[in-house]
Amino acid sequence: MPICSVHLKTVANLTAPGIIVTTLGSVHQGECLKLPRKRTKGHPRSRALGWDSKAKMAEASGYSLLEVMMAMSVSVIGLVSLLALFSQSLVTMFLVQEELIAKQKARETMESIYTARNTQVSFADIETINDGGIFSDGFQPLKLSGNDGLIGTADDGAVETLLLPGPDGLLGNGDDINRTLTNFERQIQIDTVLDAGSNPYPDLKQITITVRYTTPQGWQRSFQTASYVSRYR
Ligand SMILES: [Ca+2]
Ligand SMILES: [Ca+2]
Repeated sequence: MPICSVHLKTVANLTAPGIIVTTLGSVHQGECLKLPRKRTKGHPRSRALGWDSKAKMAEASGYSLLEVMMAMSVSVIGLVSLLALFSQSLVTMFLVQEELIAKQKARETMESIYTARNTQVSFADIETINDGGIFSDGFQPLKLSGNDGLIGTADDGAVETLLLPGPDGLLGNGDDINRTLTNFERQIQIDTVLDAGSNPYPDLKQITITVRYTTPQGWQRSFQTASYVSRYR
């Protein structure tokens, strides 16, 4: 701020640092003495923004209740989404295990029929009981093969079990879990195969194995495999 000579008396009384009083004598009437610029107090950011009051500083450095509530809402939405994802992952892991069991049991059944054809039953016996064969009709519990060694026949034994490794992930120790596969069912379907003239092939049949299971959520899923079995090995 320039100070003119008419105010020299006032200037002489100033004790602010940076003012050299001895130079005041060279200031003449009509001239002005440029005083050093007074330092602005406060935060650099407040100076840049032109804020001077402490109230404005307090307003800039805090958060309003609305901002806090909005941040909490976003956080809650994110956490709920993560929990849903975690739950869905557990369900998917369980379904993968059930799907593997269903596939394995369906293929075992198919192999059992081929083995029967190769070793102990006639081609004519490879039918369901309703069609004069040896295999049970419709969906049946997932039972052991019984005395005849054939899966899906009248002498089948108890419902199959599956030995799981338990919490330690290792098979063959005390915490293993013996799970009974009561939520599984199996169907052996045997169909004739028709030629182009709709006549059945006498030496060929189609085998369709379906294994279905119910999840703890009540969903019913299934796995199906199909193949042909001929009279000849
Ligand atoms: Ca059997
Ligand atoms: Ca174990």
